Amino acid sequence: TRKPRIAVVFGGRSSEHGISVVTAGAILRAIDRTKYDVLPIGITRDGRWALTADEPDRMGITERRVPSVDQLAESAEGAVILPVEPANREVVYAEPGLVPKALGDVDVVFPMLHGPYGEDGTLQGMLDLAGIPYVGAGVLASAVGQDKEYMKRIFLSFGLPVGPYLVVRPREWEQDEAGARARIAEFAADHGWPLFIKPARGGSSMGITKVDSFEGLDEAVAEARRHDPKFLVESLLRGREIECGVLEFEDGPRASLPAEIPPVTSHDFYDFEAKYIDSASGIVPAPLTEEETAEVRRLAVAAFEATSCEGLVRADFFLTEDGFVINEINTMPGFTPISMYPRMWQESGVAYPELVDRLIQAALNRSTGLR
Ligand code: G1L
Repeated sequence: TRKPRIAVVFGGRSSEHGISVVTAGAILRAIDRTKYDVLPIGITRDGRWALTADEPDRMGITERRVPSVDQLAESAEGAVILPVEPANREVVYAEPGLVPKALGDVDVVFPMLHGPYGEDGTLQGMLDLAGIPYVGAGVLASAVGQDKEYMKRIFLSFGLPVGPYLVVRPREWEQDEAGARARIAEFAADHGWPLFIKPARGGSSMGITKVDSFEGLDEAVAEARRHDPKFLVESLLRGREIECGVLEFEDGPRASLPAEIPPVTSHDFYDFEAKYIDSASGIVPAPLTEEETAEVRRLAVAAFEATSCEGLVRADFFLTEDGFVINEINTMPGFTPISMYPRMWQESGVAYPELVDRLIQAALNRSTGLR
């Protein structure tokens, strides 16, 4: 019997292209080749799909530069750039079956793409249509994980503690800006300044502004709306930042030991390593009481279940005077061996190669049933 073939899909048209390549390299290196075959599929910065060579050693950061699929595809022995432009419907429909042909004898896809068309459920939907199992969240959980409004609505409906927030939808801002401003003013009167103005959809911290008074509001709203016409208003949650990893085992999801992320100094915030490696400063396990640790682990599993996650999720919390508040979940967390999610599992007794194997096994195990 032949080994299951794992396609690792990485790169893509996002600002996280480089970290996706680096992460895919770590995953390729961790996959047990005695159990699985691999097929690395890179997506170039302009959206072309390329079958790249299996060369994890070329996928690391060198001299503070991240590699790109374009470089890998250009020089890799045997690399093929498929004449497919997934964002261009005409080309895809003119060449029916081309993407599935590349994915034809793939048993599981490991999707490593950030943002739109990668972690928002669209790639997951395409794989569902093609009948190809994949690691991680399905269509619904992926989409919920990308929309902070619906994420909070689901948390609230499942009784999870959520901080105060307001949603301003595109039509309201366009047709009744004065009314929207009045709602924001009332929110500020109730919860105080500063406020955070955030795009509702989209992954990283892009487009988020902290505003201290009405003076900064217009620019902050404009900035958020450059990323998404729907935006959220949140109050500052005073407290410690705590994260927890959830991983699907044979018998269901389990929570890792939690981590604490110390407050960042403004200098650190844009630091290259901080942005690309996302970890280092996190403290694992978080110095919490036994009761606090148990509570945050319970909440993390509850968040996984509430949003119908699969495989894994990283749940991010604030520990405030009133207890834990869930901030968000991430269905595709930072995943290099020194990123927070793998570090939390390392401290919980699951090393990186075992983590990768468990994710593949979870995908294979449910590939026969309904997602
Ligand atoms: F497939 C998993 F396990 F669900 C998965 C996929 C992607 C976990 C983590 C990631 N992370 C990334 O792809 C990225 C952080 C490199 C870009 Cl979103």
